[in-house]
Amino acid sequence: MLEPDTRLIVALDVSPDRAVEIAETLDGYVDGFKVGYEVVLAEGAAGIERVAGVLEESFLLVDLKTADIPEISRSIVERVSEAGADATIIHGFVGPDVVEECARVLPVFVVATMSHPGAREFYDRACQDIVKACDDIDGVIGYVAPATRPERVLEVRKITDKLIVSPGVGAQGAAPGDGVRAGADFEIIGRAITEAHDPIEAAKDLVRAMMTSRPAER
Ligand code: O7M
Repeated sequence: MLEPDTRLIVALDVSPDRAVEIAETLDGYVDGFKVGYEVVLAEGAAGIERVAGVLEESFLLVDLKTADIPEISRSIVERVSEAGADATIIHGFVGPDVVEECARVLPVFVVATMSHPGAREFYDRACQDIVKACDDIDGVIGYVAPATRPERVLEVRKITDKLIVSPGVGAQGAAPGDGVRAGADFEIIGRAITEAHDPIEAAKDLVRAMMTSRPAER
């Protein structure tokens, strides 16, 4: 299970070789890793298996931001589960039937809204409705909400007691702790670690910076 300790989930949007290297080095220090299209397009499910294979302690989140009809989404999640994922990520805008079907197979995080500026246009408007519609679904263990707009994290936190994972720190402009301070349990950080000269030191610095942020009251 994903338990908040360092509160850091490292996004490994890098080649499978590099993903394995960083995962091996930071396993057990960070709470989790996230792999997605970079790894899967390079090596398919075998890329996920390689990363899963080196992890002894940390949680593995596979992020294909699944957004198809329920039957197709479910078969995607089945493959992801067989490859060794501990949980996966489903877009919320496709509706609770898709989320429910996927959550029968593997624990799911639902994207409530996204971290880029364009998410204000459409996704933000659906954010509260997505969380309300998915919160009673067994197997939904949490939501993705953006550290770049902490008010959205706050909004999600008011509706749910489930986990919140929050991307946007570092390369996208949010500061370490912005997500956690607004009520997130974890921050998902990619390039600030994977592109750093020394990823281990970068991860440690980010955790230190995050730790000085007090989590919002639950
Ligand atoms: O720290 P970065 O910007 O290099 O990487 C951020 C990671 O978080 C990257 O893997 C994105 O796919 C992911 N992400 C966002 O950046 N914004 C979102 O709104 C949602 C995600 C995400 O992980 O969704 C599950």
